[in-house]
Amino acid sequence: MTAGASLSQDFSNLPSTLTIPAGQLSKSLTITSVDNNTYEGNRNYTLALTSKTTGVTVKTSSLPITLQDNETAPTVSFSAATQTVSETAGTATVTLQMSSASARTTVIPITLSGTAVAGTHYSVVGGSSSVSIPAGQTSGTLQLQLVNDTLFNVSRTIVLQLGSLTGATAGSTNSQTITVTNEDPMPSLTISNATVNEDAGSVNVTVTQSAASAMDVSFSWATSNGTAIAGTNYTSVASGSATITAGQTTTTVSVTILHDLVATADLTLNVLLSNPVNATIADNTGVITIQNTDSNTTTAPSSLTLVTPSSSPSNNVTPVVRVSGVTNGATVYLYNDSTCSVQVATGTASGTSIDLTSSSLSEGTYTLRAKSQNSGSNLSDCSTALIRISKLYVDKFLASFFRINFCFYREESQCNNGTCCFLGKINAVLANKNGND
Ligand SMILES: [Ca+2]
Ligand SMILES: [Ca+2]
Ligand SMILES: [Ca+2]
Ligand SMILES: [Ca+2]
Repeated sequence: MTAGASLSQDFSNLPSTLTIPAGQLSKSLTITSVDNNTYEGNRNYTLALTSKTTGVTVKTSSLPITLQDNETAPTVSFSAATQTVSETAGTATVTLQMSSASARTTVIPITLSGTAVAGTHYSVVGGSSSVSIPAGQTSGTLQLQLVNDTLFNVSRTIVLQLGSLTGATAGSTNSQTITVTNEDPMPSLTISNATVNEDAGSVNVTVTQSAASAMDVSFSWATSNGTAIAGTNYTSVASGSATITAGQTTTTVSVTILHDLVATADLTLNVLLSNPVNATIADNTGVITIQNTDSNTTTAPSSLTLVTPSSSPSNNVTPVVRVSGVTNGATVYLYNDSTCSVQVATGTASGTSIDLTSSSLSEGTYTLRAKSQNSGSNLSDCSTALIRISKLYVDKFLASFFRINFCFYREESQCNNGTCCFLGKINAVLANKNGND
């Protein structure tokens, strides 16, 4: 008898010789197999004649014998479909259970997946994800080394699945999901205060996370009035949102600041945080202080120029005087005397200059100066800049169908040592009976 790994274990009697008595043609040989309780699979043996009586001719010297195993292949299962372990645990042990012992070493390949990343969040102790259960044993284990990070994270999973088996079949529990829980605290959010000049255009407010996280952190934000008024001092934000990406600890939100062009105290508005995701809120209110840059005092206009007529003397029009060097929004007054006491025109500047039309001047020569007044009713000094104009002198008389206008101009700039010169002009226009042009 040859072949097979365990000849003496598989057969209880193995006669080494067979004697055919004289006068007989055949003789049976009985081989008794051992019925064990171990799965071994079928084994092949060969019964062979190794020697014989001299003079006997051998026609068939061997007989193949297959010993069929009456045990079925064992099943392999995980000891549990799930287990939960903290990331602080150090290791997680996965146990594999066989339904019965095998006569051979059973190699169990295991595949790994899940939200936990191998090499980052865990590693397999020993490096191999195959479990070998020796012959005669019914269980084996796989050890996973867990990484205890310092970042907040949601629980991660490690999913283990039986691979292709030889000499065993997969049992009903052919996978195990390990839930690795986090023990690091959820970070909290704090919003800072900020200070900005009202002419800066915008301001960034910093939101800080108490610790870096493995998760993106998001939140909502909105503005609210303090002493600053939305639409006048800043642009309202009703439903802003922002995210601090995983691993980062700060972000900023931006608020548009409006310049009100008037002198005020410093103003405040609030930035409010809400709806945190993957975080809590430690301080939900950031105060933005808008520093006023407009002056309470106002300076005298810097120059006066004649807009209409473009030169003087010219024609019979109401003079328009441009007052420059004023503040946007300021009230500007025009006076017809050197001490700024007799007002002849006023208006509100929509820039750094304003054109004022005086319709109250009768014919004559005037020295015009200006003052500026801000929102706080602070009135500037009378300007040193001045303009001298001659209001057009007009006389006219009517004919029945024809009117002749005699226009005499006096213009101080054309006077010499105070002696006025006179220019004459005649305009002839058609007029109706009533004297209308
Ligand atoms: Ca067996
Ligand atoms: Ca940790
Ligand atoms: Ca963690
Ligand atoms: Ca202001």
